[in-house]
Amino acid sequence: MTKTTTLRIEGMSCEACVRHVTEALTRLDGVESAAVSLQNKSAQVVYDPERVQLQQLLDAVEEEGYEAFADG
Ligand SMILES: [Cu+2]
Repeated sequence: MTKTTTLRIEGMSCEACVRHVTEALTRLDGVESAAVSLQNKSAQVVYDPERVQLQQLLDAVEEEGYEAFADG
């Protein structure tokens, strides 16, 4: 059973940032897809909550140097 959540991402300024955030999310075990929008400062993530937790999504984005918030 997958879950879809929208994260708010701060600090992205170009398409390379979008790629970094996308890769940080999709390389996590349990993340099915991540649709990152520079314009909306958001990432829509489809994940399996039995394999990866929301906090891990946030941590992965922050490790790349961006800020991530669970409030969409
Ligand atoms: Cu950039």
